[in-house]
Amino acid sequence: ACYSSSLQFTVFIECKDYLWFSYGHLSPLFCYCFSVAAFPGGQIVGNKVFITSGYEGNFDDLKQRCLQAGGQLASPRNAAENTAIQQIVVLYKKSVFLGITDIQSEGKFKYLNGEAIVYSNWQQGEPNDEKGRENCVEVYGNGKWNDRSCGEKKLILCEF
Ligand code: 293
Ligand code: CA
Repeated sequence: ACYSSSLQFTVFIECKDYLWFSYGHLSPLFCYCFSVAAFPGGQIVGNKVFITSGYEGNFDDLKQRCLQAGGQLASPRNAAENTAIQQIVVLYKKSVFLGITDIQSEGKFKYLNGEAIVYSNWQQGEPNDEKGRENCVEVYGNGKWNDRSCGEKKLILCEF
């Protein structure tokens, strides 16, 4: 009863010596014990889980898909969380969009709930708002951040 082909995200919930593994929304009814190695698209940091389904799209599309799945776009609040995100970028060889933008006020990067960011890891020379149209944030394979046009297509990475 653990598998459902209609649901898009694989979710881990840590518990005791095992990782609980389920598909779709967090639901104790659909838990299953599994090793984290069985699902390299997932990373657990503290009580936060980062997960990709491998899907690629623009910022609005990815944001919506994470919300629909009951999570939100990855929003790292410290170096450990950023490293977990970096590992997924390296594994998939694709950069991701974070749940951070300066859409509201140029140069003032905020989480999607409007809170000013408490952690950043900009690449040297970034954010540069190239051509005045970069309000989203991508993560490179070195873990560093670059502001980027929200219309670009990136790998989805949600947090739960
Ligand atoms: C410019 C200068 C590059 C930089 C790039 C990115 C685009 O082309 O060095 O890598 O902008 O900031 O988002
Ligand atoms: Ca840039």
